[in-house]
Amino acid sequence: MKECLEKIESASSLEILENLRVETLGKKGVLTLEFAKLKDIPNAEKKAFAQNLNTQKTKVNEAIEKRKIILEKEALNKTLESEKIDVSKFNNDLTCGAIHPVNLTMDRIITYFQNLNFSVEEGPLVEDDFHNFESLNLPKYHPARDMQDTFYNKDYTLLRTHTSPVQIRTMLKQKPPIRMIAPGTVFRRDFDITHTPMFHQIEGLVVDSSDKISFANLKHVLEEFLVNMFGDVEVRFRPSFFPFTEPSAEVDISCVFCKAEGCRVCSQTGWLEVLGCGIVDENVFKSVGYENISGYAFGLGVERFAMLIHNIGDLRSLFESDLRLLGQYK
Ligand code: 2U9
Repeated sequence: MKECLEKIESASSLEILENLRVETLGKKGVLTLEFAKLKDIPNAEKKAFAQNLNTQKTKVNEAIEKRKIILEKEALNKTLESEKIDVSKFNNDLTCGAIHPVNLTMDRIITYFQNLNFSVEEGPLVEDDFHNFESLNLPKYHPARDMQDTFYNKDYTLLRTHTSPVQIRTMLKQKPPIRMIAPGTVFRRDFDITHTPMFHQIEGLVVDSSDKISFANLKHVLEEFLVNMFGDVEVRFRPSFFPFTEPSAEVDISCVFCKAEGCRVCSQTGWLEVLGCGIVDENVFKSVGYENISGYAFGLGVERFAMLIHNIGDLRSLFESDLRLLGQYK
């Protein structure tokens, strides 16, 4: 017994200690086997025999626990020592990150319009019904307000579904003329191969007296912009509808991948839709108290531009944080 306790006290590792426990208290351990003899001991001696064995068992258990605490502490210190890092040490590996293609595209578009003297305006991501819908000629019954499309909060605020509320806020605090872009994050309840619930838009708004605003003017600004972004492309305007503009158009460029020959990306049409635009609807000006004024507006999805400029095939890869993609934009 004395020898056993000495072995426990000098056990040099948790593994050795565990082996000693099994040797004494395990199923076939020395003490366990002693306990098994109890049934053959005469009744008169049973009590003393059992008491003696229990005392030994307690001593062994206590010795194991005591040694275990010491060995565990030693093991922890060893790990801490081996995993120690010197944060002040100079690192020769100066790899640094890259700007995300969505931000690269965003910055490029913003710079383009800043050079044309557009101001850059921002606004809140959590909006109210008036700024996101009502003021933009999207009345109560309009399908775009559907719960399916908009993230509503319990208090009737919502996550803005476009950056247009920024133009509304700008018009409410400034007098015309206005020449602005609103870049930013927007949210829609849409998630499939070509839609993510969070994406980025840049919208533009120009408001001035009627003699200074025309569709021809808007057309020229957007044609120049698209050629700057995509190089030598054809641009076409198709009649369309938006609640906040009238007349409205969607804008296509000739396919940058197949030079309008027809391919998978352009669904064999030779054209890629990249923008929406139009002359600001009279009702929008009414809702901000503007009178005798004209304006044009446009809107684009930044992810779509980033994919076309950088030849990225799958929208989802923009949100996967895969360094094999992101590392290419250093
Ligand atoms: C005000 C008045 C008019 C902004 C506009 C579009 C057309 C448009 C889409 C492009 C791709 C949204 O991200 S997308 O899905 N946008 O087509 N946006 S006109 O018109 C405005 C905005 C604010 C006060």
